Amino acid sequence: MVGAFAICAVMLTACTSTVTQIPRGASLPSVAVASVDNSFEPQTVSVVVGQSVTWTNTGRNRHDVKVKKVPTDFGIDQDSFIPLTGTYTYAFSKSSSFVYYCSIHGTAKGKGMAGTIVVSK
Ligand SMILES: [Cu+2]
Repeated sequence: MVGAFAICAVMLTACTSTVTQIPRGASLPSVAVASVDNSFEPQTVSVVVGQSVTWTNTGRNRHDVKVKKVPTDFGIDQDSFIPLTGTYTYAFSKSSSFVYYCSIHGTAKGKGMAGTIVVSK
């Protein structure tokens, strides 16, 4: 009797565990952006909420990926974005338009090595 109660308790716990909502775009493949010397290609990409973008540093130079405004957890430093191999992936959770840039070869205003991510619902 005690054993049966224990099994029910375990099953009840399993049934009431939190269900994690998967954003709509999470099932879509990540969109690739190449960080070459010295630009992002393609310069503008469009994704839906939940979908990610993966930057790969295919150049020989050091680069980084920065954004002027939110999301605050966005970006990678040049030390972690290794030339020829380094990758950085970010999943966008809100619809908006983000101008991002390389702080070495571009500016926060979108000049030089910069790009735009358009995130739609
Ligand atoms: Cu750069």
